[in-house]
Amino acid sequence: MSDERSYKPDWAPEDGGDAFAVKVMRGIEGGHDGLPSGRIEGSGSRISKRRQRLDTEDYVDGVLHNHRPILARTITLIESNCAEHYDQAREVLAQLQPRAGRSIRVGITGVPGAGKSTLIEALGLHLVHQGHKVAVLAVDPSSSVTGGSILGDKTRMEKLSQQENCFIRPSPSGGTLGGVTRKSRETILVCEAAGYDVILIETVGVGQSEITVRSMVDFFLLVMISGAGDELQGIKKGVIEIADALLVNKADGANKIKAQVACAEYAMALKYLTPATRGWETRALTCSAITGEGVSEVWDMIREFREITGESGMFAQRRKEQAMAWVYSMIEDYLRETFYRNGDVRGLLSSLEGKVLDGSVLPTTAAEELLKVFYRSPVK
Ligand SMILES: Nc1nc2c(ncn2[C@@H]2O[C@H](COP(=O)(O)OP(=O)(O)OP(=O)(O)O)[C@@H](O)[C@H]2O)c(=O)[nH]1
Ligand SMILES: [Mg+2]
Repeated sequence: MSDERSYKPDWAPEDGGDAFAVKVMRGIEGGHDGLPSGRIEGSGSRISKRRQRLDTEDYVDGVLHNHRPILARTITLIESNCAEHYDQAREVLAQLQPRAGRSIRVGITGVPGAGKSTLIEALGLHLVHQGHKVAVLAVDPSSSVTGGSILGDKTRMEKLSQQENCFIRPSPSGGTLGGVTRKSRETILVCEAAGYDVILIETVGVGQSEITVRSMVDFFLLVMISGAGDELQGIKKGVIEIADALLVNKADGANKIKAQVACAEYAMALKYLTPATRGWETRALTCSAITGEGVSEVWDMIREFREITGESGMFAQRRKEQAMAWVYSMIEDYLRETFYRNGDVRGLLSSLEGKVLDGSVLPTTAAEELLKVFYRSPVK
């Protein structure tokens, strides 16, 4: 191919040459955001018929006008692992930041199959009909392992995804949980700047992910289903303690009574736990995401929460604390990454590993040696 060079992705290294394993093949004309290539219409924004590179102003302008293809591309820019995109992503975010923050951020967790996506579809439609603009995001720590995405099943939100005032973004795939969540936090800001006033974040209940999502939302909802036997069995107390409400879903048909009994048991158990949010008593309620019964009550509760915590100052205080926690987690991510990428550390680590394993070097000594090498290393 004579013009092969021009078909390389823009993140391919300059000196990648033929040996560089990635190249873009000619395929169907079209953009990855589902739009025909080169035909991005500017809905009030100044984005023209350009498809290729957008400059910072294009991104910012597109997001502020809620130009959905540009919004999607901005999130893709933020999610990019390519060093070349970092600076532009940071610049775009810095310009959008003053317009972000005006939303309620709701985290929704629960075991696989509890009905989170179905609930988001029902709740999202309810909100859109009330005039809200809803963004749905996913945090999926397992996606780096399975290569999948919990919102891959967009069919569960078929009606919602067709709504003008709704934007659904599946989980960024790949990367550590830390990387995924850094991007999720930034994605929240971008959606807010685009005017979405309710952000719903789905995460699957696998331990660490709930804690991480709790640290980026205002209201945290735990979706549960009634099972046989002791209702509290198998549900980690720790997750209940960070929830602002427990929602027993699938309260319909033959399951309705069982769900109500389970809900009453949870309500009793909650009396003995410290609420997740000061000034707000964690509630237990039932709903059916399929019939829609109880869904509007979920929203009424979230509104009440917003009002109460807004008046008490708790809402603003939590957001401030979350901003600082974000700073610390970014620093930790950065330090960890720099440490393990360091050539001297890597060399020593591989030689020390065997010695720690066979017991000839103490773990403490190994750790000290590695840190010493890191601090002395000229390349950071
Ligand atoms: N009867 C009944 N079924 C429901 C209800 N909500 C969800 N389901 C069903 O439960 C199954 C799982 O629903 P999802 O919404 O995909 O559950 P999820 O929690 O998002 O699952 P993951 O994303 O895989 O963790 C689907 O077959 C739904 O139709 C409900 O309120 N009542
Ligand atoms: Mg789901």
